Amino acid sequence: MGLVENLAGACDVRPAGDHDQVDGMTPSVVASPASTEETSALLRACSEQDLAVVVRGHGSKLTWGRAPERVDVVLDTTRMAELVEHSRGDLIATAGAGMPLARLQSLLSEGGHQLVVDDLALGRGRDAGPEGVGSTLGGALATNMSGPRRMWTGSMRDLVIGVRFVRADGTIARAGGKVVKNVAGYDLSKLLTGSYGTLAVVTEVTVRLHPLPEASWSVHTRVGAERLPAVLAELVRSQLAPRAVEVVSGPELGGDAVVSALLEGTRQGVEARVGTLTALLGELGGGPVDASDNGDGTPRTSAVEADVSPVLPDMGEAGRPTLVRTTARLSGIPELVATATAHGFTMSGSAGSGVLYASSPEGRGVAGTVGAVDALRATSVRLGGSTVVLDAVPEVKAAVDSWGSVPGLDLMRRVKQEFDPGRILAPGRYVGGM
Ligand SMILES: Cc1cc2nc3c(=O)[nH]c(=O)nc-3n(C[C@H](O)[C@H](O)[C@@H](O)COP(=O)(O)OP(=O)(O)OC[C@H]3O[C@@H](n4cnc5c(N)ncnc54)[C@H](O)[C@@H]3O)c2cc1C
Repeated sequence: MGLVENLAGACDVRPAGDHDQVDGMTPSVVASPASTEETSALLRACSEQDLAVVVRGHGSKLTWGRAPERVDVVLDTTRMAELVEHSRGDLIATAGAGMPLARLQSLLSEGGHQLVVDDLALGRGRDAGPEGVGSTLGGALATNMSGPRRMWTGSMRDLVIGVRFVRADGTIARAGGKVVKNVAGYDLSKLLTGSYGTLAVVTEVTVRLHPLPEASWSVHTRVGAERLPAVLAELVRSQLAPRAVEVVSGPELGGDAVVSALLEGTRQGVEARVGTLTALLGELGGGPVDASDNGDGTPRTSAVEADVSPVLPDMGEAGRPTLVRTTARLSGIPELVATATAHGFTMSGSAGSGVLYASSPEGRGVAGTVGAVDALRATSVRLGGSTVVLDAVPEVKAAVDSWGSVPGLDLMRRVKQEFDPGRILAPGRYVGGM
């Protein structure tokens, strides 16, 4: 009996094709459970037969982390895409893990709410169409995605309140609560956030929401390297309370950086603050300052406008760059930016939370890329942060230390052993070969 027939009792299963590859490996089948219960039946069968399972939403970040050692089954979450609950009074929502973030935002906006997660993978992913590309809710959770507005609300880990998930052996469990004030001792929702699908399959996510602002404006200016420290320091501590302070730099900008701030709130208040900030940036940066009304769409960031975002480029044309997440304490950001651009990286990220993304073009040569990553890592570690290689072509992945030095590895190994003793969930993708 083939694997399709073997697993067909659990859920919808079809043979896999080349376009279902995970980092160069072709699985045998793609299984698409439509519910937590079907996910449970599938995982029980996979566990009993020692079949390796890789979870996939829209696949926009499927190659992040190390390549798994083996993959038999791709577990596609996109049939679990319903909005289960939008509790307007409590400012929370529960949705299936396969819900596209873009669709979730549009549903939430009908109630005047938003999930404050910037979809860094917008425009990437498997299916074309306005709602089919970009992250799913589960994918954003699994990678703890965060963008410019991390400065305001934190990352996905700070916004998740509860999850429903299925363990590798098929056991269904729930963690966290549905109300913000619910306090759990050991928060499994936060543990699963950022675990890259290696601990359990999350099927439903409850998140904390924020009201949509009445007005949203972005203010941008181009700043020379020598003025960047003063501009960022002033912006981050500003009484104007920006919700994001973003910095973008790269070879295209010839050593300069584009700095942008996001101001949101009541229309009258925001317009006054835009005026003050425009004047302030003009004095500090010395160049022209642009202010634009974001309307009621997703806030435009300088990265999008300058078209140099490391995370956003069309992968078809740009190839598969080496994508790195690098962090530093806030005062170290100008030096981190200078080091990255000196080593040929294009970078953008939140100068207000210290988390930036950098990319090095494909075709640069493995040795040069590895040297650049090592230099960036040394600087970020000295500045109180870390550098992780999220994505790269297989030859670069084989040559770099993706995760860097990770404290608490023994504890993480014990957690993996507890959740997935048979190592069937994306084995090898995570730190320390977990
Ligand atoms: C100045 C500064 C300000 C920050 N502000 C915020 C903030 O406001 N809100 C916020 O949520 N975070 C903030 N961070 C980021 C965070 O504290 C860590 O520095 C970040 O590197 C971990 O990333 P992550 O939480 O996005 O996890 P992910 O990138 O999703 O990492 C996945 C998992 O991998 C592990 N991991 C990956 N790489 C490493 C590594 N090199 N070392 C140890 N473990 C690793 C982690 O356990 C994590 O669970 C800030 C960091 C800095 C330096």
